[in-house]
Amino acid sequence: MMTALTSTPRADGFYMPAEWAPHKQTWMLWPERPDNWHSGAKPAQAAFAEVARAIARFEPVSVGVSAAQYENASARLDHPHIRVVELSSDDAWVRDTGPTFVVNHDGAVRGVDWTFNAWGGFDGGLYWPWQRDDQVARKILALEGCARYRTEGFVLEGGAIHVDGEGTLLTTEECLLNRNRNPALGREAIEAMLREHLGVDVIIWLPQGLHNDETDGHVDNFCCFVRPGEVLLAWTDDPADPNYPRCQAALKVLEQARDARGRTLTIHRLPIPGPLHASTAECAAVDIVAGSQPRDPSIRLAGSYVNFLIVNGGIIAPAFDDAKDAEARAILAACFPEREVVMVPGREILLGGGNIHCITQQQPAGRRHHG
Ligand code: KQY
Repeated sequence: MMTALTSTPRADGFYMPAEWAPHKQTWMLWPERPDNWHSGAKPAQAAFAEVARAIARFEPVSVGVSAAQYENASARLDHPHIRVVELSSDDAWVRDTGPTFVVNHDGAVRGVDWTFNAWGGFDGGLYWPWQRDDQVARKILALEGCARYRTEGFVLEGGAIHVDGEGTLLTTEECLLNRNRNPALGREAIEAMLREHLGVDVIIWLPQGLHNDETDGHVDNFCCFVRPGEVLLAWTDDPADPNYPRCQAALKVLEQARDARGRTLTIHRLPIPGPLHASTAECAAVDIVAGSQPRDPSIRLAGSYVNFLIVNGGIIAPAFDDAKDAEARAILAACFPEREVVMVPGREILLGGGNIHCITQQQPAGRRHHG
């Protein structure tokens, strides 16, 4: 199980299922580092625990925790459907550091272990070192007994992609064509890697993600599939908002796109909250470490309701105590009439640089879990 497979998922008949396909469980990691999470990560830990409990209403949750935090996390995550496992990491973004699970038509489940470079390595990346984060996918796959494909040297984070499970992938040029991910590869070579490792055929490239997104514009904070042929797009009608040209450019691409089955896309607009900012006190309570992200109340936060997770029977979405929370809930409920929409406070997660989708990784149910 230690050795990675030398073939590719596509060659072996595997593909990435849509997020709405049934899950075995959702993975999370426990936040801890005080140079990313203010006040010694205590408010973030409370927020993560609330997300874990919300998910656990619908499906099991496994949370990876450092040895130092094992006792504390176990107490705070004490719940019959939450499992705490010791699993070291550099931070808590399992969407990006965990495996991308792939399945085949017999129900077997395997995982893709992308190379991780902390969102840009030494060219704009968010911290160093990151080798424990780069080991997270391998450790989760070993714990689950799933065979592993390793893309040694090919950098990708799970938040940079969304799929419809029917051959279509959404991503952004701002992230995947960024010189700080795979500088030696052009668009075609990157598309070939996505096709081989995720079993997709059509790649829809949005020019950019949300303004000030620390990940260089991850699509999971900006646009996602609701079902095949339907997407949700973060949206502002305000021409003065720095997100306005980004939304317009994405809309233009989506309106002209055809998916892998030849369908045009129905596009739902989801309002952007805020503008949201960290407070002076929140910024002052982040440890200062050489090379860490600047935290300043003047920096607009990349808040987005698109950063939600689909779980078995539910939607777990962030709320921001914002005037647009109610509208966002109504749009999500209309888009997912067969699921219960649960909103949990997302501000503390946003202060760390992401939201609910970024801190979770779904593991498909499959029918067996070996091979
Ligand atoms: O949003 C994400 N997918 C990760 C954000 C990392 C932020 C670290 N400060």
